[in-house]
Amino acid sequence: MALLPILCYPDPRLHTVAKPVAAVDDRIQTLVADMFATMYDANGIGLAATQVNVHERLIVIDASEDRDQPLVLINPEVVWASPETQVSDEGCLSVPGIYDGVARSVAVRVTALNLDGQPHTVEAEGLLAVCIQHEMDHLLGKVFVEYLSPLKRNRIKTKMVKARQLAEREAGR
Ligand code: K1U
Ligand code: ZN
Repeated sequence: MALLPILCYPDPRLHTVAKPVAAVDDRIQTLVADMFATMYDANGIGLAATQVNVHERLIVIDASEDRDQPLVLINPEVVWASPETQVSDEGCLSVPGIYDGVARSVAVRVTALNLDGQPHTVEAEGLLAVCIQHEMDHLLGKVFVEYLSPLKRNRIKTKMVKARQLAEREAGR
């Protein structure tokens, strides 16, 4: 298994719209294993293929407390979202150190293929529902900071650019 580099906001590649996975083959099996390794290593609860610069509709999630309930969503589609919404704090491995409130549906129903290429339906609420909606946005090229005010978003962008410049300067020493 390999740890994959995660794209950091405001990398323009994070705004790429993902294409459907054509076949659940060995390449996808390896990518899923690498994405889980990368997500667990970064202490995340989800990761979209977009974040590792693969622009195909694929998400891995483990929102369980014991980190023992891996969920693979290939070509996911939200077939139902509750009209009731709730604001909760979100983070993103592509925007490290930033947490802010976003309004999302309280519950969602999603259909997707699993790692065997079989269709399955996931009904989610709470943190899992929030995470699924956050990851589905990544596949559409949307990062959660785009729900924040332009002022907050620009501050975050500046902070990320400065942090990147500092890291590159330090690595060059
Ligand atoms: O997409 C990502 O970058 C992963 C992201 C998923 C996510 C977390 C929280 C709300 C919505 C989506 C993360 O895993 S961020 C880091 C994290 O582990 C975390 C942050 C806040 C609450 C719970 C977990
Ligand atoms: Zn994210």
